[in-house]
Amino acid sequence: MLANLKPQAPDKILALIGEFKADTRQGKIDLGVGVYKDANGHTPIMRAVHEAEKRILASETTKSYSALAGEPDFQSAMAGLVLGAGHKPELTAALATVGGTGAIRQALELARMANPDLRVFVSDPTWPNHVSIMNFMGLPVQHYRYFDNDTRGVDFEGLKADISAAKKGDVVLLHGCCHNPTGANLTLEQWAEVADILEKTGAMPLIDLAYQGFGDGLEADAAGTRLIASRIPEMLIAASCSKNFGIYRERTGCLLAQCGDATTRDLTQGAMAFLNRQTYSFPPFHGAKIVATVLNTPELRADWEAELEAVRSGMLRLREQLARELSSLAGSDRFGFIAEHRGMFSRLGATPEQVKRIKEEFAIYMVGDSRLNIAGLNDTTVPILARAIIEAGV
Ligand code: PLP
Ligand code: TYF
Repeated sequence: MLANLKPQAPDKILALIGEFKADTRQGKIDLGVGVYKDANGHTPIMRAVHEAEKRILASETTKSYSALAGEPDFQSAMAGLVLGAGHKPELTAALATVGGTGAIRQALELARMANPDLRVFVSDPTWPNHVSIMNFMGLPVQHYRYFDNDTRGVDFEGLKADISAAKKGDVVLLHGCCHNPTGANLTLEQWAEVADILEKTGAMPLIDLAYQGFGDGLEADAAGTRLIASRIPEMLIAASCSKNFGIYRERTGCLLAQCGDATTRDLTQGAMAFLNRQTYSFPPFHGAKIVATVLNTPELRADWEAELEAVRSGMLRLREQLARELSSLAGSDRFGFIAEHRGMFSRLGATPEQVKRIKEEFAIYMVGDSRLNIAGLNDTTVPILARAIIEAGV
């Protein structure tokens, strides 16, 4: 029977990791997979995370099963982190999931349980796993325009026109901040216009929030999500703790559902717990406990926020350095968009041939769509990348 299986195309981002490892050239630079790295190319364990783990280890007395939807301390800490002071606990259902990816999957399953004819609107481009998960689930996918190849900013007129075609019973997937793969994001005024359209169409927003704290700060990065939450009664949020807590392999995420009334909230909470049970039963515990401990312990939270802020400002400084370097080499401002983008990524707008040339001639690895991970750079490699970009004719 298993011989009937078809070969699956590899994940292009993950395949780059292997290709980079196999490259024996000195001075090779990895700007591929979206993992934060310090100036030495190391992905550190955050101080507060380490301290929380020590405390958990010292105090925990059992490894028995926990709760199907996750522990209440994790759920409420995550709802607070994402939704802030406007959070309405009596209307919000929460589910601990296997990473942000698990939250996205459960969100789509939940929406389809509520509407078997569900269609999902996604940005063009988006994180490739969004589309592959939807295809695998057999969900119809509608792409909305997002990236303007000329300005390397958001094609907002295109976005508005395309999401206006969504209807009640559809889901519109939006990146809460730090758009992956482009780095181009909506302004708060644009979020308000998106809310107008969602209000008019009745489509339900699903916000993928995988990089809160990596763009303009913890609060600013949640501002679009919170604006939508204040305007649209029903919404889903898939939050990942992988990047902002640096706990990628612990697989920690949270699905939040804001509901129109308390009865619907209870119904939704029950359906979400059911979905965990059907998929993997209890969600992972350890990462969620780390997150809850950090967020609920004032001194750990303050230290986490400080370290996250250093990570964020370090990436922003590298962006600005790269934009400056390119502007002096190009003798123009055409790479100014790199300093405007936010988060780990920027889409350069290079052709696949140029990306290939940069890899083959300069041993610099970025994703084929010319997405580069800013955190893969340091002060020494920024000028090397800038020269390669210019020499490749981008
Ligand atoms: N959404 C986006 C846009 C991402 O880039 C990622 C990154 O990995 C995720 C969701 C899921 O993250 P994870 O499942 O590792 O928490
Ligand atoms: O886009 C990225 O690079 C991150 C990490 O299958 C990632 O989101 C990439 C591919 C994948 C899972 C995570």
